[in-house]
Amino acid sequence: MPQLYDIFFASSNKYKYQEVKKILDNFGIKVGFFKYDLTEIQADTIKEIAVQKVIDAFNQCKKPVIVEDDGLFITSLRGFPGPFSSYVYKKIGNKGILKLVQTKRNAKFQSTIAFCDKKKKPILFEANVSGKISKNLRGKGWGYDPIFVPSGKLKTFAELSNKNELSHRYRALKKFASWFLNKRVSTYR
Ligand code: ITT
Repeated sequence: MPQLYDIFFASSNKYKYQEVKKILDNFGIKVGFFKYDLTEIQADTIKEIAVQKVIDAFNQCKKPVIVEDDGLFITSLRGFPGPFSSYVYKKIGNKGILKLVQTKRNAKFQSTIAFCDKKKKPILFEANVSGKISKNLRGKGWGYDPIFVPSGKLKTFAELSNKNELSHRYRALKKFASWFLNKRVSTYR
């Protein structure tokens, strides 16, 4: 029997989906994975990228869908890598970032969740978490998790067991969940 989902999460990144699933499960929202290489435009803000990604995703999956665009913004590097976080991670990785960050280590992770359905009017939910870039790689985690220490903690995201209760993704999804549950999930079943 096919499983019923309330919504789909479109992404090429299985780690993002695993976290989104855990978080939305806790809000009682069933999310399916629409694994897809979303077209990413070059833009100055992750908001613009998220809008374009969710329209692309809806045109492909034809079901109510969310996507997420994220960025790691390092203050002393004037917000770099920001909207280019995925590309920069692939090119220079965490070791490259650690070389670029010298003394001032403040940074923030930003998340934009974008929702789209047949109305084709994307709705956005944004959040961020501030913190610092660690001095070296700590813990096993994906992406920038081994070098990001959220404010008020001594451990990196990769070392923390409760990342999904305090991350940028959790905060943006919490806003989305409250909106989505209010508009009656059952409409989409
Ligand atoms: P999709 O666009 O297909 O969803 P992506 O990995 O390319 O997947 P983004 O364009 O949003 O996603 O890229 C943001 C990058 O920032 C991502 O590839 C990671 O390297 C990094 N990143 C975002 N959130 C992260 C997190 O919670 N922990 C570690 N790294 C993260």
